[in-house]
Amino acid sequence: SNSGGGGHDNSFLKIPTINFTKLFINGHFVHSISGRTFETIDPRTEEVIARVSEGDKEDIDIAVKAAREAFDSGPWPRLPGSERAKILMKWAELIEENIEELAALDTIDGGKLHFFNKAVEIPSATNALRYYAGAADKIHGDVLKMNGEFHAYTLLEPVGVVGHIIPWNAPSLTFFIKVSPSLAAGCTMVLKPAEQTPLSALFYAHLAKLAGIPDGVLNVVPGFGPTAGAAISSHMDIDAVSFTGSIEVGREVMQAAARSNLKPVSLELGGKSPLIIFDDADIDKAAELALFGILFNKGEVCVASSRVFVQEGIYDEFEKKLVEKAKSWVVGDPFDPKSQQGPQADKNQLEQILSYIEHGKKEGATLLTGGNKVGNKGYYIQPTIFSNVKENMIIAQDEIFGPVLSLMKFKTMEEAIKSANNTKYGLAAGIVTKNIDRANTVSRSIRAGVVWINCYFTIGSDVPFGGYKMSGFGRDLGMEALHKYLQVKSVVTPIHNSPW
Ligand code: TXE
Repeated sequence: SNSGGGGHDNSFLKIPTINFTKLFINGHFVHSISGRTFETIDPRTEEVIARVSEGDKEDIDIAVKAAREAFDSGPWPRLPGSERAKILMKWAELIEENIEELAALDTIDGGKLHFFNKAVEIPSATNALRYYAGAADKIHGDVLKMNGEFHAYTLLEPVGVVGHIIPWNAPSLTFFIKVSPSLAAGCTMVLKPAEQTPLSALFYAHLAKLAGIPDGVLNVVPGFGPTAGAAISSHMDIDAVSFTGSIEVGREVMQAAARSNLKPVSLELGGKSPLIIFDDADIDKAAELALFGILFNKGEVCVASSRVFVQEGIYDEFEKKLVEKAKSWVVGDPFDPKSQQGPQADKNQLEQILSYIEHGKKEGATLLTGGNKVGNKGYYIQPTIFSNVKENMIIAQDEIFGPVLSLMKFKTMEEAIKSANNTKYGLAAGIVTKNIDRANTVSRSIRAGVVWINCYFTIGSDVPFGGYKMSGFGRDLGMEALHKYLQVKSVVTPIHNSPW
């Protein structure tokens, strides 16, 4: 069974130096006005690793003022795109020079595998930064002929001061998928990292200053949702908000935006993503993909393949292989290179996941493996697989955001499509088959923003990412994300015979 690091072994207790714990406003690290701080906890040990300044409404006001000034009269929106690009490229280099420490901060803050942070997440973040740096001098409008008497052109202008509210499950990637396109567009901004994982965001702010991002352009204010977060979504002087988090808070962000200045909002609100495995699949590989799809980053992934549908002809063998593989999956200290799964990000998540597992048992699903905490220290949970799951059970409908998979059987493609779409979410989906007709039909029939065929999780800076249905709206990544942070201005003029 799972080896269960559970904090027993202290040989991996690598706590990096934590240099940045204050608010980053107008180019300086400052205490919050209230002087209050909050604890950030190491999910491996349940111990306090740092106290971070707690931003509130008055700190957000000061940060917005700095961002407004930087937008209205500072150099950033007025620089040629190529100059903004140089600074963003420099920032990416500085991040790479400090990657060891940045990766360690995300590990002690969020329980994420150190190896993965270094090899995948932070490199994906710097890729996004460079992608948008490359776009900064290619932002242009169109020339429109109109009726011949007049013509028009469009100017793409930065939207202004942007508010970003991000979650804790991918602190580095979510930081850069928000900040990079908005900076490339020429916006200025206030970002609130999640209260669980504020440390890497503050380090990134420090490096932004070293790279030459002018004071006031990027402000980072850690704090809680109902205070600092709500101050962003309801602010009269923030021009757009981009949010990644839960449906409940997404609703509040949208309402606050509507009640204040009608700022446009984009929301990425998680999912309950289906992975459909057809009977022509390589069973061994498909089981590995399904397991990785749910256990990667301990299931704290908005696109986790939390509902796996397997065609009846291969179901029994698939189930057997999946359970075998789940039992040998290594849960342990995220600094240990042998670990495949670290602790859940915080105590709330741990408790929420365990309560979903109880629900699953009560609802009559069959617990094939897992279901318990690992060890007595740290927020570790066993890889957990349920079979005999009915589509309307809570465990098949709610986003559990943990290492808990619901396994279901299907007969026909039509039935699989119908079941896959039986969810309020629509973020991602996966298909495993060698049959191209099936793959084409299913990918067009699933209402989700991303469909992976014979792969899973693969993202690219140039590939738009976001949801259908209650998974939200608006896209991160790709050129689509750049346009979230741009306004279109139409300039119209007569060609000749001007009345003046
Ligand atoms: O999310 P919240 P939580 C889902 C996942 C998880 C659940 C709860 O299912 O189990 O949400 O996680 C800020 N106004 N996802 O409670 O609260 C908050 O401080 C403005 C899916 O952590 O939505 C943090 O910065 N902001 C997901 C951010 O919102 C507010 C990623 C997200 O926290 C606020 C995370 C308010 N009133 C959780 N209240 C994904 N889409 O990938 C909180 N916040």
